[in-house]
Parts: sequence; structure tokens; C-alpha cells
Amino acid sequence: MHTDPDCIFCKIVAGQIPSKKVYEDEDVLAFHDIHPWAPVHFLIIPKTHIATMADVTPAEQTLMGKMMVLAPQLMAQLGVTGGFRQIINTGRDGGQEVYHLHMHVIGGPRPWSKG
Ligand code: DGP
Repeated sequence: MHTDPDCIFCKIVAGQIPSKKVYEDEDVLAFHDIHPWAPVHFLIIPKTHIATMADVTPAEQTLMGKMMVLAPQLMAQLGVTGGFRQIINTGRDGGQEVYHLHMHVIGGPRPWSKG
């Protein structure tokens, strides 16, 4: 597993920065976004440090699939029944602010602050 000592999400994985966890296993961590856009807004991240979606290789295909499939399961567990969005921002023009790959999972009753 790769870690970047300067990465805020690697610090969350390591428990050096607290987070409100939704789910954790050996590969991924899900935790509530600190600035939610909607009633339910959490992030799913790989535990290994991958900076952006543009850095993903075929070796991470299973990991990416796991993140994708986990989102609806966690939304169901959180009682979100009306639908949700899964968003990955990539790079400067993609609006990415934290350079540790993360999937936003956003749902709950509208209106939302974004989108
Ligand atoms: P993005 O623009 O896709 O890179 O979104 C980064 C998100 O990460 C943003 O919605 C706020 C969230 N975030 C940043 N720092 C922290 C933190 O320390 N804790 C938590 N829970 N979320 C954070």
C-alpha cells in the first residue's frame, strides 16, 4: 500500500486525522464529507495513495469496481431510497481539491446545495 505523508486522506486512513466513518475494510474507507452538499454526502477512498483517476491503471480495476459497487450498498444502509450521485473529480479542470482519489456519494431529499 502506498502512502503520502503529506496527504490529508492518507492521514485519515492512518487515524491521524479523525473522520466520521461509514465503512472500512482492508482496501477502502468511506467517511462523511466535512462540507456536505446534501443530507447524505460521504467519500469512498482507496486506502492506498492514488492521486487522481488519471493515475489509475488496469491493476486497480478491481479496486475501482469495489468502490463503485459499495456506494449503493452504503446508501441503502444509510436509508437513502430516493437516489444518489457518484462523482469523481479529476485534476484542476475537473475541480479536484484533494489529490487522493475519492468518490463523492451524495443523496437524500432535495434540494441540495450543489447540483
Ligand atoms: P474534491 O473537490 O473532489 O477534491 O473534494 C474534496 C472533498 O473533501 C471536499 O468535498 C471536502 C472534503 N474534505 C477535505 N478535507 C477533509 C477532511 O479533513 N475531512 C473530511 N471528512 N472531508 C474533507
